[in-house]
Amino acid sequence: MTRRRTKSEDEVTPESLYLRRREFIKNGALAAATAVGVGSALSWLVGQAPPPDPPAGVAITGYVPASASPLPPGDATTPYEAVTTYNNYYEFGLDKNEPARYAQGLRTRPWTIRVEGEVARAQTIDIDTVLGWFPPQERVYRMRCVEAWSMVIPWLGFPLADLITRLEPTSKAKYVELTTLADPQQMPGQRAKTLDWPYVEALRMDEAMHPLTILAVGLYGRVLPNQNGAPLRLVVPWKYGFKGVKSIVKIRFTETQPQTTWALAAPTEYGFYANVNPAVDHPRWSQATERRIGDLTRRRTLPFNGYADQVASLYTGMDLRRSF
Ligand SMILES: Nc1nc2c(c(=O)[nH]1)N[C@H]1C(S)=C(S)[C@@H](COP(=O)(O)O)O[C@H]1N2
Ligand SMILES: [Mo]
Repeated sequence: MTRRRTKSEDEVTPESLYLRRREFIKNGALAAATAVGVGSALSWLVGQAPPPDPPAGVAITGYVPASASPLPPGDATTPYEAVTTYNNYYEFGLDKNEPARYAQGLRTRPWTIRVEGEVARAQTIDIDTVLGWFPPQERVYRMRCVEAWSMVIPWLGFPLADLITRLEPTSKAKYVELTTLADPQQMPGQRAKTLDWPYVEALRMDEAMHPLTILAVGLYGRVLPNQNGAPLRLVVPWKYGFKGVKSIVKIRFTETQPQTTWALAAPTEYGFYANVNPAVDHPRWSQATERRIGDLTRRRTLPFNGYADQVASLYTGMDLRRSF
């Protein structure tokens, strides 16, 4: 058993280092696996001012704006530049700054979403049909990565519940599984067996139907940048960021709990539920505190990422240490 202590962000082993270690062990290499410069990538963000205006990208107009003061003081939105250049999207590289560079070529039109499993009608839907059904709303949410950093992001999107209702799952549907595009030609990261591609995430149906759960189509009033998961990605603000599967091409309703990518890759480190929980540490680092990107000091991590009032009742009677 290793000692537990609070580590600084530089010491926190990111998800990518786990993979590098695994590769390292597999290859029997002798060189030390070094962290990928999480600290240095952060330094330019420290103390950064509000987002540059106007942000790059295509504006989305006529959306329903977030209600006034949706977050408590101290939860200022993270600058647009940080949100769009400090990313986890392993299909485009393991380093935080790689998705912003390598995802630019991803073609997000034409784009279809396959719907299958326990549902009234299996069907393939065009993304623009979906966008036409659900006008975007603004939701300013905290996002807490399992690596112990966090951001506050003003998303544009619509409740996943609205889409699910329209798709008519059968009474047997207990879970919904969402899958990222598989295309090694466009996604260089998929040419390596770092993860079991394509990236898959899933929610229990009550979690998926919760009003806080959205499918995002934009951020900062603009069309979602590719590196953030264009054209459609999941956002579940009370769970660790890895649940937020990007660039979704398939939605499948199931009776049994789906196998999800990170839980498969490292079952002792990443659970199916992945609710933000300061009381349950990652085996290799503390989850008690987090570094808000742009802040100089760490802050306490809140149970359910600060959304406990709204979501804790979903887990009544569950042992959240076991179902982590
Ligand atoms: N397909 C796919 N989705 C993904 C990931 C990924 O590597 N591939 N990374 C996840 C992780 S670990 C996090 S923290 C968030 C990061 O979202 P952001 O880059 O928009 O901040 O995306 C999640 N969704
Ligand atoms: Mo993450």
